[in-house]
Amino acid sequence: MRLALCGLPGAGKSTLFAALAGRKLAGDKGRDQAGTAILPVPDQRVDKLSALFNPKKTTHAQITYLDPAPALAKPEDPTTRLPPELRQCEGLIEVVRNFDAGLGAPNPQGDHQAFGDELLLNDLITVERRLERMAGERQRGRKVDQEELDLCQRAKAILEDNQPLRGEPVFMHHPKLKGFGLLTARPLIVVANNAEDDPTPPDLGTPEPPVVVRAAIEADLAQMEEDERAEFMADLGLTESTLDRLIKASYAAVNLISFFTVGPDEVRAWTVRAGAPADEAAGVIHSDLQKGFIRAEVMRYEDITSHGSEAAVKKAGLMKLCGRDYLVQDGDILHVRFNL
Ligand SMILES: Nc1nc2c(ncn2[C@@H]2O[C@H](COP(=O)(O)OP(=O)(O)OP(=O)(O)O)[C@@H](O)[C@H]2O)c(=O)[nH]1
Ligand SMILES: [Mg+2]
Repeated sequence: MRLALCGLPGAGKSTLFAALAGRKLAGDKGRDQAGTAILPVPDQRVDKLSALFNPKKTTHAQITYLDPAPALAKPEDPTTRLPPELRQCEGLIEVVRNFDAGLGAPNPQGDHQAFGDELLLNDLITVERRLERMAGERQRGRKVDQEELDLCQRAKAILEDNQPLRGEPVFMHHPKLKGFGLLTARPLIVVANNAEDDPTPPDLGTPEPPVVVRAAIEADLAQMEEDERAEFMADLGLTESTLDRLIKASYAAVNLISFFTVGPDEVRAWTVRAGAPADEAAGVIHSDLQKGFIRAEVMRYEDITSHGSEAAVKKAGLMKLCGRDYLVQDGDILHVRFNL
């Protein structure tokens, strides 16, 4: 699951990214690529399952943050002004500047509005281009996909009404729209990057206040040794790490749930969107499991921890056999049966 940092130039994206990437990374893969940080999502349930199964390896769910390089824009084409990575990510983190530091007085509400307009304009162009192409096909006597046409027309109407598409999940998840990379269909987490001495969320004119970070401080904290960091945080009156809060907020905002696989080799948390059916969850583990899906044996995390073993859960009749349409719940433990 990938989230891309975005926002106007100079908002502090790379500073926030440095803070995120400077933390403990989930293995060396986290440093594979410049601008990519793979972070473990803290989850006590994984630690408890690991204590129970004593596996060779324990793997937490991961969340990936990208700090894309600024786009090489052609001025006449607004769709080239944003980095292409934004379209490939499952969610966006918009960083809004709320500090001065010689860059001029901050205008967080104006910046947020301007960046939102940019996303909206991009989607409108994407949808209009597709509609034009379909109209052309039709003129040449070719059949066009009615479902896709309807979706595009509906998206266009919403965008022309100045509304983002994220109110309707269909625009993010419909297979026929997958390749469009519609930006306003993606979940958006708004982060205000505040001045060092300012803990107050700015009013962005949104129903929810933004998550506040102080990226410059966080980047410094990320470089410190554990005890030095604790002292520094105490001095600043910080209890929970802001980045921890941001990671949790990201996981929730993109509507993700965790399911687990357990065994002597590995206890592992996997990430899937809320409402995903069992075969899609199987596909997260491996595409073969989705292709050859037969059924899933499902146990609840709570049942495993209270009964103490898989055998005891089965004996108590608490293991369910589920077909591909079963909607996976947060905290399910899955064994996927498959056949290719
Ligand atoms: N005072 C202060 N300065 C910051 C903070 N975050 C970033 N800056 C400064 O603001 C400038 C821009 O920060 P970057 O992190 O490079 O911003 P960016 O969004 O990555 O910029 P682009 O990649 O050019 O779009 C740098 O000089 C940073 O040192 C902050 O929280 N407080
Ligand atoms: Mg940058």
